[in-house]
Formats: sequence, C-alpha cells, structure tokens
Amino acid sequence: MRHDTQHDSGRARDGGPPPWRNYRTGLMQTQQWTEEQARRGIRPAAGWRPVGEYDDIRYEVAEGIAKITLDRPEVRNAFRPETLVEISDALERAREDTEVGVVILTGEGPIAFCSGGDQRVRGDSGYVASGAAVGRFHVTDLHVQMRRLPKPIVAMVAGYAVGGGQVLQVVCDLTIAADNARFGQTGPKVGSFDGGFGAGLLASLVGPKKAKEIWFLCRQYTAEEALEMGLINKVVPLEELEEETVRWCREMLALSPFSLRLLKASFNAAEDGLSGIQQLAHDANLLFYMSEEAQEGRDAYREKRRPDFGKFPKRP
Ligand code: 2NE
Repeated sequence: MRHDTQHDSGRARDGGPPPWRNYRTGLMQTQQWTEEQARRGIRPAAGWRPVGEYDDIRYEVAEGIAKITLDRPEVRNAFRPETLVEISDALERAREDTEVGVVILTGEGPIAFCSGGDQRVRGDSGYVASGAAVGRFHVTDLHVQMRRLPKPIVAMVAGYAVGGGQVLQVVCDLTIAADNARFGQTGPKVGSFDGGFGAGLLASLVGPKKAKEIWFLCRQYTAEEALEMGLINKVVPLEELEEETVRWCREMLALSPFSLRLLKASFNAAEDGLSGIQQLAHDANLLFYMSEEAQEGRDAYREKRRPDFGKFPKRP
C-alpha cells in the first residue's frame, strides 16, 4: 500500500479507502496507511539495557551501542524543550561512557522518527519549557553537541522525519531508513525555518538546488527518493530496521575508535569552519599529549628543569 502525498489526485488506489487530506499538513493520507504501519513491528536486534531516568526519551545500551529513543509517539515524537535537554544529557552520558563507541538516535514506534518542534509549546519567542518565562531554541545547542560528539551518531528512521525531525537526521552522521520513512521540511508552512545545519548541511548532502526545493516547496520524499538524492545511507524493510542499524554499528565498533573520531572531526572541520577546525585541533592535541615529546615538556616543568626536546626527530 502506498502512502498518498500532496501530488495525488484524490482518487482511491489499490482498491483501498479514498485518501483524505490532513488539514495541518495539506497532505493526502489514508487512515489505512497509518493503521498498516502501526501493525508492522521493528524486530529488536540487541539486548538493550535501560539506563537513567527520563520522561521524554529512553536511553539504552547494549554491546557498546547507546540507543536514544524519542518517546512521544502521541505527537509523532515531536520534541519540546525538555525532550532536547534530556537528549543532550543522554548524549553526554554516551560521550563519557568509554564502553560506548556508537550512538543510535531514533523515534518510538513505526509511524514517526520525529515531527520536529512541538507546536503546542511554541511561544511568541521560541519553544517554552514548563515553568519558563521566555522561549528559546534548545535544538541549536543540541545540533552543535551532536557535531562535537566524538563518536558516530546513526539516525534510525521509521515513518516521518519532518521539520526539525528531518534536520535531526541530517545532523546525524549516518542514516538507516525503513521503507516507510518520509522526509521533508515544513518550516515555511508553520512559520519557521532552520538556516543553520538544516540548510547548509542539507545542501552539502543533496546539492543547493535540491535543498532549496526541499525547503521552498515543503514536499515529502519517500525513503527511496531520499536514498537517491544522498540524504540517507540505506533503506530496509521496516521489520529489519534495527537489525540493519545494529549491523552497521557493530561494523564501526570493530574499527579503530580514534580513527572514527578523527574522521568525524575532519568532516566537521571542512564543514563547520573554525569551530570544526577547533575540534580537529583539540583531537590532534589529545594525541600529542600521548606522545613522549609532549610529556617531556610536562615533566620538565614539574621537575623545574629545561626540557630536552633535542632527542626528538624533526620529522619531514
Ligand atoms: C508528522 C505528520 C506528517 C504526521 O501526520 P499524521 O497524519 O500521521 O498524524 P497527525 O494526525 O497529523 O498527528 C498526530 C498527532 O500528533 C500531533 C498532531 O497534532 C496530532 O495530535 P492530535 O490531533 O491527535 O491531538 N503532532 C504531530 N506533529 C506535531 C508537532 N510537531 N507538534 C505538536 N503536535 C504534533 C504531521 O503530524 C505533521 O506534519 N506534523 C507537524 C510537523 C511540523 O510542522 N513540525 C514543526 C516544524 S518547525 C520545527 O520543527 C523547528 C524549526 O523549524 C526550527 C527550530 C526548531 C524546530
């Protein structure tokens, strides 16, 4: 059963019920499609162990993989400020855990990865956390944190990745999508936009013309279309989504963690300007600290003597 979009004529297909228009999105949809997706299940692929106490997300670990799940399916996993604060905390947890080498970011259930900012808590000056007087854009800080995290982040996308949810998957390093995934920006429909990573990084993935099309027309794209335009890495049947994602994670976990760290920082350096270069430079400094040459400088200071750097080669 296909999922009808705004390009459809409005006639029933496949003998199913006539599509109806979602008044919020302007898209043609069928109740049957949603019910069919809800009946499909994603097979678990690891013995996930829950860690931490969260309200809007789940944080689980298994085999050196951390899985962060947006857990607000009643709003298609839209994020409110509290959700983003919790994801940020979970990412920090994953960063500090020396057993964790790869992070998966996903949404609860087969219907949506994430539908972006929760419009119910959108105030006149950003998204308003419970008890806060003014709104703000926590998601900006989260994007930067994801870019700086020295471990690969894999988006595992089932169903909708729209609005700020589509930007989240763009900011992830890799994306595995289910065959029911749908990608798109909605900002100009709801009076919003993301001109940061949501535009620039998207343009570097799919090209400037396609990126402008995605933002200017607010269409939705199937998983196959997203794959073809370079927006994602792989499409698999929904049922196999976690199995495939975990397979990719296991492959990365078998590789040198510092190589992966430096590679991520190198891509960021090319794309993020000085802040990206800063990350790569600090990674170089971290490696340098591990050398005898750098340790000679430290030891000489502590021992109140002149450092003997003469014993180290002047490398070509
Ligand atoms: C995701 C989508 C296409 C799903 O459509 P459908 O038909 O499967 O579900 P439905 O009926 O639209 O949604 C189910 C429930 O979830 C709520 C809906 O209001 C609905 O609630 P009830 O009527 O059952 O009470 N819901 C879904 N998305 C929500 C959201 N983002 N905020 C609050 N409630 C939401 C369809 O739901 C859709 O298009 N959603 C809106 C996508 C959107 O426009 N997101 C915001 C973009 S702006 C943004 O994310 C952003 C930014 O641009 C810059 C900075 C930060 C954030």
